[in-house]
Amino acid sequence: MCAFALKLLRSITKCLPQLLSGLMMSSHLFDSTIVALATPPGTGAVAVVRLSGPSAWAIAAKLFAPTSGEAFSPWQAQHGVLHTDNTSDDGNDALLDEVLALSFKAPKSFTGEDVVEFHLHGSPYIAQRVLAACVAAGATMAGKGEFSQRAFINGRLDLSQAESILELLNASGDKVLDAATNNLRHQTLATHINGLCETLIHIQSQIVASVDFPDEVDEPDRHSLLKELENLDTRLQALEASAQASQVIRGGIRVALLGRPNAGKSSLFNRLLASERAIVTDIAGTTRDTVEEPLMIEGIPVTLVDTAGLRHDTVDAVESIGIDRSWQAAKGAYAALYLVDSSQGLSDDDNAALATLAKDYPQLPVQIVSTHADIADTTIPNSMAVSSVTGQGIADVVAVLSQWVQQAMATGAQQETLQQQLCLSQRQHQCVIIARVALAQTVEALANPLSPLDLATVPLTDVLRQLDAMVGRDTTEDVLTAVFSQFCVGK
Ligand SMILES: Nc1nc2c(ncn2[C@@H]2O[C@H](COP(=O)(O)OP(=O)(O)OP(=O)(O)O)[C@@H](O)[C@H]2O)c(=O)[nH]1
Ligand SMILES: [Mg+2]
Repeated sequence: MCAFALKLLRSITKCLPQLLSGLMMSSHLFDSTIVALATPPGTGAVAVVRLSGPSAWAIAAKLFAPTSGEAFSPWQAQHGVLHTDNTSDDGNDALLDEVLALSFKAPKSFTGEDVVEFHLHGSPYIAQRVLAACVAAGATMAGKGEFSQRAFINGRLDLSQAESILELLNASGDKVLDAATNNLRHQTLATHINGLCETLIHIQSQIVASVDFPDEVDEPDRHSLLKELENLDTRLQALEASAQASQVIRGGIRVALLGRPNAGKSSLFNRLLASERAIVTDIAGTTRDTVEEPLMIEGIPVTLVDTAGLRHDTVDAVESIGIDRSWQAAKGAYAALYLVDSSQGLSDDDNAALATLAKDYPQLPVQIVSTHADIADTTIPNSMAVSSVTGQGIADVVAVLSQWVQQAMATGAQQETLQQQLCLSQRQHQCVIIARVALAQTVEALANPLSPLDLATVPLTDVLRQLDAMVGRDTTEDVLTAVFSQFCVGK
């Protein structure tokens, strides 16, 4: 019994640093009070200066005089004036602006600290002076992302929510906006990861308990552990697929418009975008450089790339460079539309270009489009008839683009719900990849009956660490709790 207690103590001390850092994280508050402009720089209707930290109110009280004459108080929007801090300098308290002050009391604020926001008139000059006054009154200028970082450290956001804020700020389409908002409001990713971690902790605790306390706990059945790990890998695989879909949600896909000169590429490009973005003339070789523009399809940006017409017989050096770029565009695209002027029919150049596409880019989906449908009476085989003049067939082209978007995202049919909810950053994608490698190593260690059970705990801890890193937390103490929960009451 005494040896057992000693072992238990040793196990606890092993995990003590993590436990302590966990505790410190949860109760830690920063000493400094930070300030920054919370709105974009430049002129606007309103500029917001945000103060956060233990002295936020004290600093605000030095600078702000409410119109009502009442004291500066929390949980209110107060109208008043801002002036420089007259308590600290020569009594020269210059008027800065007429403002609205919003105050929040810790921990119920974005950062979890005391926060004051001044809503000023949106002049960069006024904002600059207010920031300087805040610094003179004791605040320090905030670093990049420091407000979100404090929110994270004070437990107001998990890391995936902090990353969702970044997504929101950079959002380029409705889909990414939906996913980021969803994660921010409902912690969808964290909830999903928590489920995976619970399973991992359960497996880990069975192994750790039987290795550390062989007299008390039986060795778990390797077969059932392997089954659980297999199941876990399927779930990680789904997460990886969802990360791939996230990349499409975030960055969209590129579609190149290829074809011979005068095929009607720029006309279709303009028609799809509903703008005269590219130059259209009846001179063969009008487009010299690639021109690209995003088109929103079901909330996902599809970047259309208009290219220089492909032909062999050009002697023009500039056009020739343009043609090289057209092939580069094909290389960088997810898919291509190959346009043929159906009033002219399919030429040898078209056949050669289509053969090159099939040979050099076998993965590239290519849809042939018969343009000039309004004046032609034949259609090229396996193509869709389109007229950029009348709009005939444009909806069919959009349907194909939409199909490609779905295809790029559909890395597994069962992933649909996951894709709608989760939006993984590249960092999180990397974590999933590394976690899967570590999981494979765990399986390898367990599958070998000659290898000792505790060999599996090292890679298994790595899997857990990667998943924790995705949401930015440390669950070593959770393993400990799960280990102890396996003992009967009173031990
Ligand atoms: N009637 C008709 N004319 C079209 C259609 N599409 C394009 N055109 C005309 O065909 C000519 C060439 O069109 P562009 O869109 O410039 O062709 P392109 O493929 O971009 O040509 P390059 O830039 O030279 O490679 C222009 O005079 C267009 O007005 C169409 O669907 N119907
Ligand atoms: Mg063109």
